[in-house]
Amino acid sequence: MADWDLLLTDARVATLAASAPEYGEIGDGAIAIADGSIAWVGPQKDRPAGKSRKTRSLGGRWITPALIDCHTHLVFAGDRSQEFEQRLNGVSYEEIAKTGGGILSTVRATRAASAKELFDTALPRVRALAAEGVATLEIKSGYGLDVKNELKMLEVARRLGESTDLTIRSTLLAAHTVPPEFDGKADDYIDLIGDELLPEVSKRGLADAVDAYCESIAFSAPQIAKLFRQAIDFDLPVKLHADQLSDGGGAELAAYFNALSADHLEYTSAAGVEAMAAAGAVAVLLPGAFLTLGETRRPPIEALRANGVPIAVASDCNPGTSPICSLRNAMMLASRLFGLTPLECLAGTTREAARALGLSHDRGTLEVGKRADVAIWDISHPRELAYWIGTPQLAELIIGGHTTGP
Ligand code: DI6
Ligand code: FE
Repeated sequence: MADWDLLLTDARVATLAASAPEYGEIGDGAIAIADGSIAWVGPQKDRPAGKSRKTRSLGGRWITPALIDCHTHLVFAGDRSQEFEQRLNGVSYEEIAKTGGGILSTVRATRAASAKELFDTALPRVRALAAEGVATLEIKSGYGLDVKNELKMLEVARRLGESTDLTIRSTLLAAHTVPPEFDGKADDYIDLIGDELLPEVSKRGLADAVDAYCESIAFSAPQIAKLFRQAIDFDLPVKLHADQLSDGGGAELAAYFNALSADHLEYTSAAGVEAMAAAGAVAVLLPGAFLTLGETRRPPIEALRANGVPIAVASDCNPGTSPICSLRNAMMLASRLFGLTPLECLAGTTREAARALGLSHDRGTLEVGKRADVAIWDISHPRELAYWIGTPQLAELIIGGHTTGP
C-alpha cells in the first residue's frame, strides 16, 4: 500500500510558514501529499522512506501555497465604464452615488439578471483567477439589497463553488448601501436584514460571514453594530469595509466585534490600527480600488507593520471601484502603490488571506496537515509574483491534491 498519493520532488519550495524566515524557502525540496493534505514537506535529503502512487520531478520549479483572493464582489451584472469616464472628468465617487449611480446602478442590473445569467458571467471571472493560481476566493453579495436578490446572489456564489474545484466562501453584504425602497429609512433596512434576511441565510447555510460598508454614503457605525450583534448571534463572523473614503471609526468598530478583517483602511487612525492589533483582525488592502478611484491617501502601512497587524491583499473585483479580476495585478499594485514588499504581497495572498477568511488552520502555507493547494510556477524567484503584470507564469495548480484543468 502506498503511503502517499503524490510526491513532488526537485522543487524549490516557498512554504510561507509563519515560523520560518522570509519565504520559508527550501532549496532542494519535496512535498508528499496524501488524502488531499500535505503529509510531509522539507529538504529532499530528509525525506522519510515511503511509497507514493505517483512521483513527479518538478525540474527545480518554484512551488508556493495556492493563492487566496479574500475580498471580491465578482457576482454582478452590467458594468460601470460610463461612471469611470465621469470620474475621469472630475466627478467624484460620492457624487455619482448620491445621484443614484454607483452601487445602485449595479443593483438595478443585478436585480434584473437571472441566477443563470449571473452564474454565466461570474464563471469566467472565477476561471481567470484560477488561471493565475487562485484556489480559494471569497464572493460577497450586496448588489441585490432585498431578500430575494441577496439570496439569489449567495446561491450563485455557492453554485460557483460546487461547479468548480475552487473553494468559494460567500459573504452576506446586504448592508452595502441603502436600497431605493428604503431611501431615508436606513434603520428600517438594517432591521429587515437582521429580522428576515439573516435568519434565512443562516437557516440555509448560504453565507460564511457578514460584511457591511461603513461610510457616509452607506451605513453608520451604530447601524452596523446592530447588524453585527445579530450576525454573531447566528454564529457568523463579521468583517467590514472600513475607512475607505473617510475615517468613520471603521477599524475600531471591526475590532470591537472581533472581526476577521477590516478592509481598505486608507483613512484609519493610529487608534484604529491599535484596536485591530489588539483584536487580531487582518488588514485587507485593496489597491485596485485605490488606483481606480484615483485615491492619494494610502493605508497606514508603517503603523500596521509596527503594531504587528497581519496584512492581506485582495482584488476587490467589482464593476464600480475595482474592475480588476486579477490577484496578481493586485499584488503588483500593492507593492507599487502602497509600498508593500513582494514578500508581504505573497504572504498577503496566501497565509494572511487564509486568516482573513478564518481558514488559517487549513490552508495558506505549505505545512504538514494543511490542504494540498499548491501553485507551481515558471519563475526564478517568488518576488516575481508581485512584479509582472499580465504575464502568465502558472505552470500548474493543484487543489486538494489534484491537478486542475486549464
Ligand atoms: N468595495 C465596495 O464594496 C465598495 N467599494 C469597494 O472598494 C463599492 C463597490 C461598488 O462601487 O460597486
Ligand atoms: Fe469591496
